[in-house]
Amino acid sequence: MMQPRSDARDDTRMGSGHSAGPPTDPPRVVIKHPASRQGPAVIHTRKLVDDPARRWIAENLLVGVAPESVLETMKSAGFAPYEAVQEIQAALQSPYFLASERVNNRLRKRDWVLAIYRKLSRLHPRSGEIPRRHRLSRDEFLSEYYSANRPVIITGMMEDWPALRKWDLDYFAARFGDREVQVQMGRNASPHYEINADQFVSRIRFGDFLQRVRSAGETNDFYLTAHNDSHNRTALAELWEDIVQVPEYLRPDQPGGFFWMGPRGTITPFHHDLTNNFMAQVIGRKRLKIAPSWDISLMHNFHHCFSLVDGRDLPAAPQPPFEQPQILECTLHPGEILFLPVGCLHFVEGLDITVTVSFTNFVFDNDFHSFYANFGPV
Ligand SMILES: O=C(O)CCC(=O)C(=O)O
Repeated sequence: MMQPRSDARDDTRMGSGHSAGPPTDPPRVVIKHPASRQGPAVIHTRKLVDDPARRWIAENLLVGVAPESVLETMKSAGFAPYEAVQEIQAALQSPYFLASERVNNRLRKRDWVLAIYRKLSRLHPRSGEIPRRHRLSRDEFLSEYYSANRPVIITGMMEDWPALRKWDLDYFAARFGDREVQVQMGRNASPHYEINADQFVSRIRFGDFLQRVRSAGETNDFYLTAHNDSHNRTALAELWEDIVQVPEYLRPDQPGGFFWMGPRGTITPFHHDLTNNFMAQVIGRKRLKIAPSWDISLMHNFHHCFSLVDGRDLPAAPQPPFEQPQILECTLHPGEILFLPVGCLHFVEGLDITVTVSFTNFVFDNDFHSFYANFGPV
């Protein structure tokens, strides 16, 4: 189930028919002034229309909520009907609002283009699947997945990885137990542990971390993630000798990779990356839910790359109605590589104790972040 948004926006609306008139012809307000009250004066405590309320009015009108509905909501929230009508009228006639409406028209036009891609992509006979392809060639990977912004699981490409044979908790403890690593810790304290990842950074002996992983059972409270990479790359440097920069897809001249390790039950909430990404699974299984990038306006993306949709409650939806996001689901096993296309929203759940290595150093152009700008509220 999708969580409700904390504000009144409804980005999921398509073709709402909300149209701006020319600048000299502001939209007419069709709401009626409430009849003046008869009888003895009654003193009511009424909310004053302040700037946050004005912003709320403007945002709702801009996303196509009818002025009458805005009025009804304001009345139920305790605003005086007469003042609410005045404010809605003032908003609709304001030159600032008319300019915002023009910019909003451009946004809606772009939403329409994304909706075209959504519709066309769902015509693809296998659009509801994440295929498994054995030893996919570089050319096929580029033409069918990378350039098409479609996920795929690649099998048979990690067979020469020493990590697949060597890595387990005992090996890590014996080899690196005394190293100090950086991890995310105390994540259960906040639902926003990913948005505020900086607040959950801790240092711990790797041996103690491994002991916690062994004994914790199922928990999302701690996780060693890519966020901890700059410290752990040096702390666990020798680990990188056990992985192969798969030459079919990755640049050997710019070796890369991020190490992830956690107990059963880790959850990375729905978000999109700013790059194309490989997740190479070494230990344990991970379950993923993935929404295509062109469904972003259906995924309640409220801040930077993050979504309000709670992936735990969201069933897979390979063939949803047009106005709902397509949710593809897969389970990634050791020895498999998942291609996560840039902009696709994904939710990741550790089904076992897991170790994953992720990569962004593709042989193809992977610069999508240098022209990204929305790091705050969306
Ligand atoms: O494995 C995980 O928990 C999250 C991986 C992920 O979301 C990413 O690499 O972008």
